[in-house]
Amino acid sequence: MLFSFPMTAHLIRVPYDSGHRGARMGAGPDVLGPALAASLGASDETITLPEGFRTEATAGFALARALSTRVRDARDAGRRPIVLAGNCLSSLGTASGVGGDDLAVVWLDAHGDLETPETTTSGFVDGMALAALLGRCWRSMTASVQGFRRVPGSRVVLVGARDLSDAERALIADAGVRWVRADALGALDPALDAVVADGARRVYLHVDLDVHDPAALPVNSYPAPGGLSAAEVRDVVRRVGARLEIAAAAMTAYDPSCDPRGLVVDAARALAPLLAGSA
Ligand SMILES: [Mn+2]
Repeated sequence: MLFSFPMTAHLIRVPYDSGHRGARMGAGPDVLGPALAASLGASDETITLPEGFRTEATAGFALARALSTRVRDARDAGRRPIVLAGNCLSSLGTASGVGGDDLAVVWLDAHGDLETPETTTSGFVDGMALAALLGRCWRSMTASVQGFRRVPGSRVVLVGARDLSDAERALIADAGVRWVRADALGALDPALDAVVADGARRVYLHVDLDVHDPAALPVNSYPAPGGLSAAEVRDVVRRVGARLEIAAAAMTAYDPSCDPRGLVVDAARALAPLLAGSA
C-alpha cells in the first residue's frame, strides 16, 4: 500500500440530528464512539453546541464550523480524524478542516444528498450535504466554514447510491460526479483512476452507514433496498486507500433504535481500522 505510514486515529463525535442532540441518528455517535475508541486505541472527543433554540441549518453549520477546527487540530497533531456524526452535513466541516487543492471525496451512501433548496421536497438539510460540498447551494453558509472550498464534481465518487430523485440524477450528470452503482462496483477502480488523473492525491472518505443493504444491516429510518454488504464496503475502502491517502473519514447516520441487535456496531468495528489506516 502506498500510504501505510502509521497515524493514530482521533475520533470526533458529533451527536446531533437536525440540531437535536442524541435524537434519532444523533444517538449513533455515542454508541459507536466507545466501541471504536476501545478497538482502535484511539483518542476521542465530542463536539457540542450550547443549550438553546436554533434552526436546523443554524445548528448544522455551527457544528460544521466547530468540526473544521477540530479536524485541522487533529491533523496538525499527526492524527487521522475519524468523524462519527448523526448527519452527513458534517462532511462540510471535515473536508474544510482537511483543506488543500488535492482533495477528492469518495461518498458511500444509499442516497445522493444532492438535493438543493430548490429541488428538495422533504426540507431535510442533510439531503443537500453533497450538493453544498460541490458548491451548488447554501453558499453563504459554507463560506462561514473555515477552510471551505468547493470540490469539483470530477473529484467526487458517489458509491452505492440508489435512492435518487430526478433532480439529483441531473445534478450528477451536470457536475460530472462519478457514480458507482451498488451492483457495479467494478466501476470503482476506473473512477478512482480518473480522480487521480484529475490531480487528487488525498481523499475525504465519507461512509453514510445506510449504504449497507438494509436487509442485512438496519442503519436508520431511510432504508433503500439493494445496498452493499459489509464486506463490500470494506473492500471499497481498501481500494480507495490503495490509491489515495485517506486524510479524514466519517461514519454517519446510524440510528441505534433501528438496530436492536447491534449488528451495525459490529460492522463499524470491522470497518474502522481500514478507515484509520491501522488494518
Ligand atoms: Mn447521507
